[in-house]
Amino acid sequence: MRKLAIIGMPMDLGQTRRGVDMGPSAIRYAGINERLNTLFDEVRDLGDIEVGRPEVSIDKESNLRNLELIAEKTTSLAKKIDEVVQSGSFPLVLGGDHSIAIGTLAGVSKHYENLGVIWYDAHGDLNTAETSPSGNIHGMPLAVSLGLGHPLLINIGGYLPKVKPENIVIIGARSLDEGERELIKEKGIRVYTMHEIDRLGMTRVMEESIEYLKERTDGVHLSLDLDALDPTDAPGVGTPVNGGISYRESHLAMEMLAEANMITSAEFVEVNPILDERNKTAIVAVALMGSLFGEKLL
Ligand code: 6HN
Ligand code: MN
Ligand code: MN
Ligand code: MN
Repeated sequence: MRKLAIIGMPMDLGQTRRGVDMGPSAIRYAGINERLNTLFDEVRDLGDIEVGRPEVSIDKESNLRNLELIAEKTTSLAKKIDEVVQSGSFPLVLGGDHSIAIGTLAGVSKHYENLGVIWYDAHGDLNTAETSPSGNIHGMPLAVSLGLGHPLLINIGGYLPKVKPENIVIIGARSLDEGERELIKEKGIRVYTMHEIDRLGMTRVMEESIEYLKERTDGVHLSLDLDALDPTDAPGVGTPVNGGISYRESHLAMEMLAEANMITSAEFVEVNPILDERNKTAIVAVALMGSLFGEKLL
C-alpha cells in the first residue's frame, strides 16, 4: 500500500523576508490533495508543525539569526518525520524556508544506512557561521546535515552526520559563495550547475544523477527549493536568481525520478506567497509533485 503523509512547516526564521511561513497554506490552496489523491492509496494531511510568532533574535556569539528557535522547531519537525517514516508513509514536507531541511533530514536519515540527497536549488546552502554572508540559516542546511555548523543544529536528533558528502547531488546551482565553493571541492560533492544543465541537457543530468545515487544509497531525499527554477516560472521566492531551470526541465527531472522509483522523502521549500503572482509558484510546486509521484500525461 502506497501511503503519503503531508506535513506543513510554516517557518520563516531562516531568512529575513517574511511571508514564506504562508508557504504551506499556499501549496494546499494550489490543490495538493486533489492532485495527489489518485496517485496514492492513502493521503493524510497531518497539518502544520506549531511554529507560532516568535520574536526575531540574533545569537550574540555566532551572529546566527534565530538560532535557538530554529533548533527548537526543527527538532519538533524531526520527531514528526521520524513517526511518519516509522508508520510506513512517504513524508512530504511543505516549507517554510530551507532551514526546515535540518529537521526533515534529522527525522529521515536515521532510517537509512546511506541516505542520498538531491538538492535542487539555485544555491548550495553549504554555508557555516564563518562563511555566511548573511547569518541566515536557510543558507546552511546542507552544511549542517554534513555535520558542519553550530552544535545546536548539527546534533538535532542526537546523531551526526545526516548525510555523507558522496551521497549528495546538487542540481541547478548558480549562486555559490566562496566558502561554499571551497567546501564543494574539499568534500568532492557532485554538483550540476546551470552550465552542465545547459551543456548536457536535463535528460543526461538526471540519468547520471540517478545512476550515481543508485550505486551508493538505500534511500533518497529530494529537497526542492523553488528558486532552482527560473524566476519567470517561480517568482514567489525570497532569493531569486536569474538563469534558472525551466518549468519543463523541472517536470522532466521529476518524471525521471518517478520512473527511477528511488525517492523516499521530499520537501518543497521557499514558496513565498507575498512575493508571488497569483499563487503561481505554489501551483508550480504542486504540478511538480504530480510528476514526482507518477502522474502520466497519457
Ligand atoms: N536558500 N548563499 C546565500 C546565504 O545567505 O547564505 C543565500 C542562501 C539562500 C538559501 O535559498 O535556501
Ligand atoms: Mn535553498
Ligand atoms: Mn535557494
Ligand atoms: Mn506534469
